[in-house]
Amino acid sequence: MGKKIILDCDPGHDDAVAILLALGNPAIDLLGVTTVGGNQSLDKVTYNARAVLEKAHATDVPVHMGCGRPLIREPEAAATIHGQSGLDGVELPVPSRPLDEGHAVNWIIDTIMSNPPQTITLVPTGPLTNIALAARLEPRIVDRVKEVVLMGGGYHVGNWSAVAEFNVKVDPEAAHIVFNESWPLTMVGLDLTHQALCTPAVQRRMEDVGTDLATFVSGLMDFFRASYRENQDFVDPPVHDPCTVAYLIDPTVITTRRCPVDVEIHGDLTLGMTVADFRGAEPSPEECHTQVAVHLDVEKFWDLVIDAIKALG
Ligand SMILES: [Ca+2]
Repeated sequence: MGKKIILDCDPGHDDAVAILLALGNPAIDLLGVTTVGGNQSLDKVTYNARAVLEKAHATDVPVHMGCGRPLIREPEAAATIHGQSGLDGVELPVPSRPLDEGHAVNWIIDTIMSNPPQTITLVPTGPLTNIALAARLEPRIVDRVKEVVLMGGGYHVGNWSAVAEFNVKVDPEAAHIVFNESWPLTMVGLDLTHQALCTPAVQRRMEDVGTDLATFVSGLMDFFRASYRENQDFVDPPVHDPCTVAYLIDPTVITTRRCPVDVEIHGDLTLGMTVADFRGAEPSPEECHTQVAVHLDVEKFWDLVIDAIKALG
């Protein structure tokens, strides 16, 4: 059996690829998908999550809807990057399976508490609202999860402000809670994910898979490239979210550096900044529960993504 993960996401073009990578690699056992308002409204991203699972013929994976807005602040979508649907650029299949009942936060807690300790990994790839609320509602989950591997933040770069990344900037208070709980936490931030560029050569490899699903992913990447060119001055789009899953499949895909990380929630200019402290010698896991992703083995990463698309047929 693969590593058991819960993917808490806001699909989102790169979230969609993260879902497919989790489904298409036997090292991962995707227990369920939970959704959070982020890239688009909660209703839209929840529909998108179900549609992506439908597209991959993975209708046995439960989807639970979570929080529609941040803990304190007003919702803020990323329509400039992901379009009005949150997954613009492709035709989505109509989900055949109804949305599962039960709030995502309750389902996350129940799943962690009903599985043996240290067996469930949380993989948040959207704002951290659901995860923060779960930790507050049932604090025992903090010791019980194996680890948290999240896409968010960045130690030297921002995208939603000069110093803040979207997922953290949208709900900085939730991020503050999640980064300050004692669970082992890996921040896969922009410093890492900006190495995961979907170049035309990568996209050709996807298309060469030749399946309907491959065409779907390529369509997503076309839209993603156009919006990143227009709004973020990128030539090729960085496909952030699947980097988390790739790390869990094969830890050698990502080099990490252990260091304290905290989230700025008071700064006028720096709200949502993830402040990583690289001073001194690298601490041990006993001394420091957080680490940041530093370097991506780009070739291995895309091999995993393309192999997953192949495997899903
Ligand atoms: Ca996302």
